[in-house]
Formats: sequence, C-alpha cells, structure tokens
Amino acid sequence: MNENLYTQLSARFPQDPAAPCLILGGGSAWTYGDIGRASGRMANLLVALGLKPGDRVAAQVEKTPEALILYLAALRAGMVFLPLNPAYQRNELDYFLKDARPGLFVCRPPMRVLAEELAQQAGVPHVLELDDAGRGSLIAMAAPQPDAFATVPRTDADLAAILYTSGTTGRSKGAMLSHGNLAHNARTLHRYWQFQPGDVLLHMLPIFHVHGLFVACHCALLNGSAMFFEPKFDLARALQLLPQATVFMGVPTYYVRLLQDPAFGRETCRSMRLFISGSAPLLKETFEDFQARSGHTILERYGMTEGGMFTSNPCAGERRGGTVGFPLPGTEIRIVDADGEPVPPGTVGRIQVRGENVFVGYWGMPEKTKEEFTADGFFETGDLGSRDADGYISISGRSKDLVISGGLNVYPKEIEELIDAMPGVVESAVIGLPHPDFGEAVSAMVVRQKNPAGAALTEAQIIAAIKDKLANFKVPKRVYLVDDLPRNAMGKVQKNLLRQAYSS
Ligand code: MCA
Ligand code: AMP
Repeated sequence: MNENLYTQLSARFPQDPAAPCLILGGGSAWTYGDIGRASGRMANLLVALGLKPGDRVAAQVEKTPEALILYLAALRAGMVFLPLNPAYQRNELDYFLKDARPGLFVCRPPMRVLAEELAQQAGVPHVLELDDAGRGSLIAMAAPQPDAFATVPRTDADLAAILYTSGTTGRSKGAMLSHGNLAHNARTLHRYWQFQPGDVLLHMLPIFHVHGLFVACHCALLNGSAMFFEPKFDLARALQLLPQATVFMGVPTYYVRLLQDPAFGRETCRSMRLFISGSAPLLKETFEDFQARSGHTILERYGMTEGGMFTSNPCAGERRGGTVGFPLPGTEIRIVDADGEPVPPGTVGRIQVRGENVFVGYWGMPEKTKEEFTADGFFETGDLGSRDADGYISISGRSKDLVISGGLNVYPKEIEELIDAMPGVVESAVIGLPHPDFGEAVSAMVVRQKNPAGAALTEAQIIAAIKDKLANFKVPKRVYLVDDLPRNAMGKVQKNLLRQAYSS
C-alpha cells in the first residue's frame, strides 16, 4: 500500500471534483478538482527541476492557496516540506538553509536578492518566487506542466516534513516528521473531534506551523470539507465568517480578541459546532467568558511540533477549562518525577509522550535526539503537568526556558546572546511576562556596564538593534534596565524571581 500522506488525504476527497476546498476572500474558490490538478502540475515541476524523493523543499512565503499546493506537491513527489515563518530575517534564514540544504527555496519577491545570496552560500540549486497574491516564477513554471502526477509511493517511515523549533541552546532544531507521524495524528483528530459531512472550517492560522498546516488542513482535507482560507487572523473577517462556519481553530489570542468585540456573541456562533484552542495556555477566565458570551465550550488540546497533538478534551464528553483533556488514542502520556518515576494524580511532574505521532528525530542531530528520549522510547516534552483524579491533564508550566507569545515560541537564549554581544551590556535575561493579548510578552532585563557605552544604552536602542536581526515576534515588547540579576547558589539566573517581581 502507498502510505504517502497525500494518497491518504485524497482518498477522502469528495466524489464531486467541483466541491469547494478553499474559499477565498473575494468569493472565489478552489475546488477539490483544482487542488488535485494544481498539486499535480507543481509536483511535475519539482521533478522537472531535478529534485528527488527525500530532497527538501523550503518555503518562506505568505499564506495563499498556492503555498498549500506547494506543500501537497512536495508530499506527492516524496519530497520533504520545510515551511519557514515569513518574519525570519537573514541570520535565521541563513541557518535554516545551511542546515537543511534544500533542493529548492521558494521565497517572497522582496527577499529574492537575499535568498539568492544565502542559497548560493548554502549550495541550494534553485530559488523561485511566490508572491503574496499567489503569483511568481514558481507558478509560471508550474503552469505548462501536466495536471496528472502519479503520487510517489512512500512508507510510514519516510520523511514528509521538517519543522524547525528553536532550542534552549539558542540553536534551532529541525523536527523530522514522517508520513506515518502526520497521517496517524490526522486520522486520530478527525475521528476524535467528530468531523462530519457539511463541516466548514474557518482557517485563519498561519500555515508555517503544525497548528495551521497539519492540524487544521489535514482534518478539513480528510473530511473533504471546505475551508474559509483567510490570509491571517482578522477580527472583522472572523465576525463575518463565523456565522457560515462550523469549526474554528485558534491560539488563545484569537479567543481573547473575539471577546474584546461587543459584536461577538451567540448570533455570531449560530452555525458553529466546535471551537478548538491550543499552542499556548488558554486562561480559565477566557474559557469561562467565552462560554457565557457564545454558549460554546472551547475544546482545549495540547501538543507540540515534535509530534502534533498529544491530548485533547473530549468532543462529546465534558470539556474542562484549565485542562488539556486526555491522551489521544494511540498516544501515551507519562508524568514523572525527578527520578523518572510516575507521579500520583494531583502531583506535578515532567510530561513524557510516546506514540506513532511522535517524531523521528532532529535533522542532523542524532545525539540531541537521543538525549530527548528515555530508554523506553518516551519523548521529554519539557512541559510540566499533572493528571486529576478523573484523568484530565493540566499543563502547569515548563521545565524548558521558553516564552510563548501569541502562540509563537521564543527561546530566550537566542535573544540573550544578541543583547549580551551589544557594546555596553554586562548581561541579560529574557523572560515571558503576562500580556493581555499575546498571553506572554517577551521581556528583557538588561544590566549595563558602568562606562559611557553602558550609560548611553537605552531601551529603544536595544529594541531597535534586535529588530534588525530577528523575526519581529521575538523582539522584546519591553526592556528593563536593572542593576543586577538574581542568581542562586549555583550562579544560575533565577528567572522565576524576575517573573514574580515584574509580573504586575
Ligand atoms: C505579531 N507580532 C507579535 C506576534 N505576532 N508579537 C508577539 N507575538 C506574536 N505572536 C508583532 C509584530 O511583530 C508587530 O510588531 C505587531 O505584533 C503586530 O503585528 P501583526 O502582524 O499585525 O500581528 P497580528 O497579525 O495581529 O498577529 C498576531 C497573531 C499571530 C494573530 C497572534 O501571531 C498569530 O496568528 N499567531 C498564531 C501562531 C501559531 O499558529 N502558532 C501555532 C504554532 P511591530 O509592529 O513592532 O513589527 S504550532 C504549536 O505551537 C503547537 C504544535 C501547537 O500546540 O499548536
Ligand atoms: P511548539 O514547539 O511551537 O510546537 O510549541 C509546543 C509547546 O506549546 C508545548 O511544548 C507547550 O509548552 C505549548 N502548548 C501547546 N498547547 C498548549 C496548551 N493547550 N496549553 C499549554 N501549553 C501548550
């Protein structure tokens, strides 16, 4: 059997090729027939460029139907898709291209010159363009290709995608996900969330991450559903489209923003079946306010790049606020103490996970991969949590040093290294502080040198210097100039004390 994920998805496409798949802002739609033909042309182009199964296809583009087609084409051609946040700047891109060595890099036109320079240094043979309206050399070159393409056979173990996640050391790691990993999670979620005929998904998430690309798209495609395929989260558009949708997926910031609009209420949600939240903790207060205003109980689930979704509140049973529900079928969750022993209900421990959805390893980092797995094959998530007497799991914190801002992960080390290298800086500590919109806001504590360079350094200068080098969502919202950083007896900065002191 061909275990290529595309084959599994397309087997469930509607019989009628005229059935809508992607509904766009202007009212036009891509049908399921269009998806099959366009991904066929694109897959033929990838082959014509000389790429082979297993080669990486990197894309740093905005969300368009064509970007999704590129992903599906890479799957069909047996290549490995590597989506990149359009916010990434030179240093970040340089690292990804050198590390993953893709056979093709698809970029936005404003990035063309930089992309060519970096591609040349990294030995990437092809650079093509895809603009924010879905045009460019990629599309022009795919257009004359045949629609028909025989999807390349893949096994469960073959790689389908690499998604970079920042690391606590500051060096990003490419999580390798196989066709089997993705297909297993997709089928599980489709069943667990009870996708049904007639479901329509309002899709406002970016498609460079697991949440928008895999969780949302795979469920809709497996269901043969239509998606309102919006370029990004926009409150006015959400209020307009929710009454025509049945399922919505978002990070907590989307729910906070919906609640801020007095126009949002039961009427907006009249056709909705399911609201799903994840990627960051949903405040109990948001969960309850949403319930009161909309009459809907948000279903919160938990997962990570290294394996998709791990747990979920039930679709049919009680959804408990402040919890992420139960382990999904086929996924084992173990919560352990410092010695690796399972803890009793109600006790916080490290969350470990094992299952067919858990990733293959980090690209080019066999040692790092080994470190993250236990001898019996459980992956250390770096999250802390507990299970209540009924089995509902709650995430209570992280053992990894990570800030989640608006559903996007920021590893402090990467920013600390940049700040520490600035003239006039002694040292810095980057933490997440509560933020009403983003959940957590990246915040930096900086100790300046007692010399003219240090004395001249301001918050604005530090922010400006970082803005130049890193993706905008990583830039601290605030910089606090402090005299020193609290340290424990081992000399380690006590970030918990900083968080406590600055949280208010
Ligand atoms: C944009 N900005 C941000 C963020 N996004 N700052 C902090 N955190 C962010 N997430 C900054 C921009 O740099 C800009 O600053 C200013 O905020 C406004 O930018 P804008 O583009 O207008 O923001 P937005 O369009 O309102 O976007 C915010 C957002 C978006 C809607 C929350 O970030 C978003 O859609 N996040 C979802 C991310 C996601 O899909 N996560 C799933 C990861 P300036 O003006 O200074 O330049 S997958 C995952 O985590 C696992 C697997 C899981 O469990 O799902
Ligand atoms: P990423 O590395 O982008 O895949 O982000 C994964 C991380 O997001 C997890 O390890 C958790 O720390 C966090 N996360 C995802 N979903 C939830 C949730 N529902 N509640 C709390 N944290 C979450």
